[in-house]
Amino acid sequence: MVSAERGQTKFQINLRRYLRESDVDRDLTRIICEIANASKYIINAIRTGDLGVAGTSNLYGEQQLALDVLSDRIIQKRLMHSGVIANMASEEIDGIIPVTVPTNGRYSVAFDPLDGSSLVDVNLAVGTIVSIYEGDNLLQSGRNQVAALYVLYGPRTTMVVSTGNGVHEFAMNLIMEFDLVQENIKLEGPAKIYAPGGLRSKYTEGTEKFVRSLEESGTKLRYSGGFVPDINQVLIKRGGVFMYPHLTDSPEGKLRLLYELNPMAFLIEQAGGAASNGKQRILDIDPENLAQRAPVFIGTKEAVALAEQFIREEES
Ligand code: FDP
Repeated sequence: MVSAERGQTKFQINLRRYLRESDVDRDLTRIICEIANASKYIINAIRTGDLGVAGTSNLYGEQQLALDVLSDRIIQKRLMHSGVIANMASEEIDGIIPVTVPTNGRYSVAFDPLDGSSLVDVNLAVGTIVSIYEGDNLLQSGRNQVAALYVLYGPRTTMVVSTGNGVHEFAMNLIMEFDLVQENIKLEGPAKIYAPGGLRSKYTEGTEKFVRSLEESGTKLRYSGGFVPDINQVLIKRGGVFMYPHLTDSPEGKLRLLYELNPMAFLIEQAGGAASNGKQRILDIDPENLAQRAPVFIGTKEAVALAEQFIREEES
């Protein structure tokens, strides 16, 4: 196993080599590297592309930006021609995307091509989220994922990935390849920061009590409005909690189980954290449809357990 501590990398170890030396299956490595390649084009689109609307809406009725549509096309195309995909689904598209090129693909991929795209015009960070399963079934619980990753387009472009063997961070270098920055990221100690999504006036009593307890124990508010950077800070700062809870007018919250919550829950659990909908482990939810939403409390184990406790009390 290659190893590196943050900022002390003696030799640049790139993503492909890291995966190969970690004995990750060839086809799975291919998928992860295809996403790495796609991200080069997405980052260019973010930097210089059209910020306008596409004139279409996604399956949730949300207006699509030109950048959403473009990022989706970039990823679809790379995955389609990788030859290793059985099935794929995108947060931007209704239903399964048929793989129309000949393939013996053994993997299925669900992705959110550009999460937080409404933040690009205010120049805040956004990301791509990817969830990978073996076989052709995308409608199964998240605990069956074989890999998950996100790419964060911030001041730097980074990829955080897990193939079920810890969570590792890579950063895009001058020639747009990903080099290992740190491996086996672990959440440790109490939550230092919290990121609360959703309108607080719509929080239920249990969530409100949870937030107050975080504030009273000195946990700092750090919310960017982008799911990827908000999860990234929990991981990289080694502790914290993100929530987008059930709201009084939206019992399922906002975030999507397949495209957003399952991959992030996989990564956070791999780092020793937890992810819950307030009552149940996110990765144990059996999805009924691709577009399903769920509330989420995700991050340091103790903080997530505390959220569950307040929510249990609210119900009793
Ligand atoms: P966005 O709608 O801008 O794409 O998943 C969508 C998301 O952003 C997350 O990145 C973010 O955490 C959340 O929605 C923010 O939701 P609100 O608009 O309700 O604040």
